[in-house]
Amino acid sequence: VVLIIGANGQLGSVLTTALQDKFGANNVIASDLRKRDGYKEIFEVIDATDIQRIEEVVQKYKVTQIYHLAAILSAKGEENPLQTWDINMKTLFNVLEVSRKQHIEKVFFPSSIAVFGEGALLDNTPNTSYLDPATVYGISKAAGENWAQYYFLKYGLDVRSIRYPGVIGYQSLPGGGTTDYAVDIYHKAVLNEKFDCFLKEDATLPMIFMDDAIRATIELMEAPKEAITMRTSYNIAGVSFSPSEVVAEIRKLYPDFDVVYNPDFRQEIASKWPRSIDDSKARQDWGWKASYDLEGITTTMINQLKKKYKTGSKNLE
Ligand code: VAH
Repeated sequence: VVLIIGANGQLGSVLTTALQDKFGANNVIASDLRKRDGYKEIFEVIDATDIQRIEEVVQKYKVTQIYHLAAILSAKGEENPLQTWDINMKTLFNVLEVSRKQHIEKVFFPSSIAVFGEGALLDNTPNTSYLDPATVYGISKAAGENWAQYYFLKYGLDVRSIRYPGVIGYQSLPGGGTTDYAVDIYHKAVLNEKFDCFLKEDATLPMIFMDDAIRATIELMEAPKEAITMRTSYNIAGVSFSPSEVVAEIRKLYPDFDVVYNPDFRQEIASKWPRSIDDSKARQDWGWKASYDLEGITTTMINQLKKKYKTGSKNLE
């Protein structure tokens, strides 16, 4: 039985569906701060800062795996640094402690390329780079990775982790990240609206298509325990591009697509992140390989969003 904490989020909502397909809907417990409108399967309201509540749900359903996807992202996190640290760390500690006490078999903790800062190479950033993140979100992920490893080394808890690049999907909306523009831009294109970009046109960042991100997560969690040699977190690469490159790709389908650039504080965050990622460790250990390039992402995003908007289902999560 799998428990997903943060099941209403950008990744959590899509991962919930993927895990239901894999384990059956009765073996997947979705949870978040609020019940999701129209969600028909098993759902529990959990505030992950409340350790007792997590433990209660784990015991009620005899949970054996936890995916902890609740966090405050990079841009939003800068509005209230101490609160972000508090929430991101407290929820992780609660998950780790409940997992240790209740003998959870496997735990998934999402890290991010936001763990990298100026001390890491900008291109093909190695897995073992020096970590000097400049955002609270990045600091909380870097610390979280080390805590994950600590629980593995000290208690044998099987925690596994991926450093996600910016995730792009049509199924859900991101909230409060620096890479959010790369989802929003497709919505604007399909709606024939002008796009106001908060990054500079040449701000190249590592990105990944949702389907690849979900597949990576499941492949990592399915890998034999002995294959996992990184107990902090794995770099995974998808594709790297800048806003102007996405615009060029979109204009192949929408030649009149109009964009203005108004970089804000998020450009400062992006400027310290890698441009591309070396994921050779994930390739070696559990056979990771992304399958979507920018063209594949663009055609899929546009086709899927066209369908969504045509059927009037604009209320994406
Ligand atoms: C953010 N999408 O922008 C997240 C991510 C690669 C960065 O972790 O904050």
